[in-house]
Amino acid sequence: MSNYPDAAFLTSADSLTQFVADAGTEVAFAGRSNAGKSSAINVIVNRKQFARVSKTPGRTQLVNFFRLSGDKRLVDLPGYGYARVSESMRRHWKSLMEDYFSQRRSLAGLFLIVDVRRGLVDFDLVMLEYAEQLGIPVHLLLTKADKLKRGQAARQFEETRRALEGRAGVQLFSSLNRQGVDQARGRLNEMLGGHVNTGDTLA
Ligand SMILES: Nc1nc2c(ncn2[C@@H]2O[C@H](COP(=O)(O)OP(=O)(O)O)[C@@H](O)[C@H]2O)c(=O)[nH]1
Ligand SMILES: [Mg+2]
Repeated sequence: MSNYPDAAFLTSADSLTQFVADAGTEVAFAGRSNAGKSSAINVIVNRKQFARVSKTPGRTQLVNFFRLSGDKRLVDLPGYGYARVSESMRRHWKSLMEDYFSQRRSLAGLFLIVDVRRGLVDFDLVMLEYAEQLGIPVHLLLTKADKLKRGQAARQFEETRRALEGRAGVQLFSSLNRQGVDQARGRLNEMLGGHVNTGDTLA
């Protein structure tokens, strides 16, 4: 059973003109390529293959829009930091992100997906800055927590929390063993205004 029974893919956009109408409320997911963004979206929405899980990072440079419920959306932003993309793809990514963050009035919050073993990268800080300029909250998922021993993961969490200096919420997360999924859903629903139909009240 999906956590959002009405969830559906809406569209993929590679330019501003293809974005879905800027009405309602949406939360964007951003992160370095291969950080586990698609996997996190799939477990949070509780749908296998909702956002594609890729073994070839850096290929898709599209903004993917999904309806969660009514006019509440999840937006899968193109991954960044993949070494082998061309300079023209990098420029395209940058202008797409600038278009997105400067135009979207329905953007209510940002989920930042970070591999717990790697920690924050430069582009994560760029995303944090975009969000700060817009005054929207950021929640950071330290993914692949299952790859570290409990103590190591706890240390990484503490280190990241300190580095963020209160600029974003942060939690450990694993798509593999579902650690932290409820917490992530709670934060997502808060950002969306707390009125998302999660199906919980349905018989
Ligand atoms: N062990 C483990 N592997 C993960 C986790 N999340 C993602 N992966 C793997 O990491 C790779 C990249 O995941 P993907 O979701 O496509 O990353 P994206 O590029 O950020 O969308 C895939 O091989 C996933 O199976 C996790 O929580 N634990
Ligand atoms: Mg992906």
